[in-house]
Amino acid sequence: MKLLKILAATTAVAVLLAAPAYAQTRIALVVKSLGNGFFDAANKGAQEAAAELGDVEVIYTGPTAATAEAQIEVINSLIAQQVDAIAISANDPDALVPALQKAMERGIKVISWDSGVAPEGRQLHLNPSETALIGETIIKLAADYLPEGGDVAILSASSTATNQNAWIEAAKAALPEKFANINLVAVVYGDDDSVKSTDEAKGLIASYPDLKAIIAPTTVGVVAAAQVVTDQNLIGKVNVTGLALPSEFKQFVDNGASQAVALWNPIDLGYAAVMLANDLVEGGEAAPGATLSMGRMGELTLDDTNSGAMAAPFTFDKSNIEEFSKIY
Ligand code: RAM
Repeated sequence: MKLLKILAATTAVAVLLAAPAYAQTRIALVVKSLGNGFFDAANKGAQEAAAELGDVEVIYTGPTAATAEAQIEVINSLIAQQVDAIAISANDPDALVPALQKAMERGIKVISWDSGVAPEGRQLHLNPSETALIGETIIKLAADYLPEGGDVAILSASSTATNQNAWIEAAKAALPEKFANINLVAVVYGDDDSVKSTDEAKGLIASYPDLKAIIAPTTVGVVAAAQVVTDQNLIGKVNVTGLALPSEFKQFVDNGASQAVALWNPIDLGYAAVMLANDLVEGGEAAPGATLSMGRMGELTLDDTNSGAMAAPFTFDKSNIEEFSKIY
């Protein structure tokens, strides 16, 4: 009994020590939707940043469906909790602005990362990579395996997602000059929902019999499309590519449904977002030309829209996806 009591007491102390109740700074990492492996990986990096900073608690939160309305509810609840900072990947560039402005009026620091908020709704935005480069990369991933050219379609996330829409615009801009024989026949939206993405991929295949590639610049959509191609015995006929988490997608490079995909390191992205939010909480200024700390990822210099970008996307194929699938 005595032993039990001692054990209970030590456990209680251990729980207290592990709990971030003493944290002085609370940073909310708000994602497009929960249950997405990409954001879970970003949260890993965010928690790493919190541990490194020591007095920071990261609250990982988001809605169940990737909509702006649901994110507004999350933001309002974080305002009520009086968090110190909100770092959000937005489902819509404009719809979140009033709620985020309210947060800023209450002294909460607001940044967007991954998928941006319009400048009036945040203090800075962290892009994973340059938008034009991502746009060109997703087309190149398909074009590299289509020497004769042909029909391709894009399966995106939600129709209001800031990041995917910017990448699709950049992809379209690169087409005529750099990929003249690639014919973009459709852009459809799977809302970063597996079921909707699966239906949309099936729809593309049914509507475009000459389709040579599905480009999904979303980690959710790309898995759904590759599964459809696998299930419909279309391996070798329709190449699935886009932005994919190696851990989720390795099987489709292995089975040939995809030749190659790309992505950046989501762990580093979540880590950097928390470091930037913390810099603002500590008095850092977000202004054009300003330089802010991203901890082990170096510094971010803001452009005239208070945005900055991390590294170039990395390509995964048969030669390296196994190795990266163990990391993220
Ligand atoms: C999905 C999300 C996210 C995007 C990645 C590539 O997980 O839409 O915003 O950056 O794909």
